[in-house]
Amino acid sequence: MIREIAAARRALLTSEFPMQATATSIASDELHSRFASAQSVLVLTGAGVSAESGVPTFRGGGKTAVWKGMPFDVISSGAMLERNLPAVWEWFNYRRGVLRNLAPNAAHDTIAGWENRFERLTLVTQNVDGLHHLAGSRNVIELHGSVWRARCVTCDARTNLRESDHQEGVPVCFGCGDSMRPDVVLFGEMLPPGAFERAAMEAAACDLCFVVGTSAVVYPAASIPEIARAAGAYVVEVNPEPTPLSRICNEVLSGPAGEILPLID
Ligand code: BV8
Ligand code: ZN
Repeated sequence: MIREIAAARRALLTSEFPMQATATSIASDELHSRFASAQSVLVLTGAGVSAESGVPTFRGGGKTAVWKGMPFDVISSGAMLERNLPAVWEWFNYRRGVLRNLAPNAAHDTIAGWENRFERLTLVTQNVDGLHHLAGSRNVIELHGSVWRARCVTCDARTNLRESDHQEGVPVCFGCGDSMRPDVVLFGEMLPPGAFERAAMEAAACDLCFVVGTSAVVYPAASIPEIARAAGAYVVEVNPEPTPLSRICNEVLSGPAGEILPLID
């Protein structure tokens, strides 16, 4: 019965628009068959995949997250780090405090489960919250780093902040004694060496690409689904809102990722 309703809905949509399905319908027959036959899947996630875990998004509802009067892309910028490292640490120490009590949601769990379902699944995340790892995802490319790591500004040594009890101020490098910085890619900074290149290579080789919970405004991350589409992959967006990427997607599943992803089979 659900398939007949979904087919009737599809008949109403003209072909030049990506297929729309709501959270109540299941994926289209096309997605169902591609999901069954895919050998290589790429998932790109953004802050929306963590929304149902209680992690505030950056741009949801048309507003920009603000910290002490500064838009987040100002406090989270390379320029601010150069100017005022303690202020940047205050922002990241606060965020780790919030994240420490939050858990992965059904979207993270479903994506982690897909690793055992497909021959190859690459998860490319823009998120720095570490929730995909907590959910059990292993093949993860963290394009923007992680709030749970600090990196020495001098000797590049790294430390795991999930295991340390660092709460306040600027951590000091255990190796050389200099200051450490969040091991996170700030605005205006280069991505970790090789991260984007690896993600782009996987995007060019995948059969099926999911774009989950991103406003698709930050580059170069937002170009990953474009690479997948250009290489012939079937691209599916999962988001309650349309984004600049919606029009290049083959299918748009409109709704919260925690409800939609577990429904895809
Ligand atoms: C770079 C870590 C090369 C920090 C982040 C001037 C100088 C230099 C560069 C630039 C410049 N002008 C523009 C640029 C490029 C810039 C950029 O793209 N800017 C944009 C804003 C225009 N990019 C860079 O700077 C990148 N580096 O280009 O290097 C270079 C270097 C020097 C000089 C020239 C070039 C580095 C970008 C990385 C920045 N760091 N994060 C931190 O977290 O504090 S990016 C930040 O935005 C987060 O990581 C976040 O993940 C990312 C993207 O946001 P989204 O994840 O999409 O989140 P958002 O809130 O926007 O959207 C949430 C979505 O979820 C919404 O669509 C909503 O509808 C949906 N949603 C809500 N609930 C749900 C849901 N979906 C599903 N289910 C739900 N329940
Ligand atoms: Zn050091």
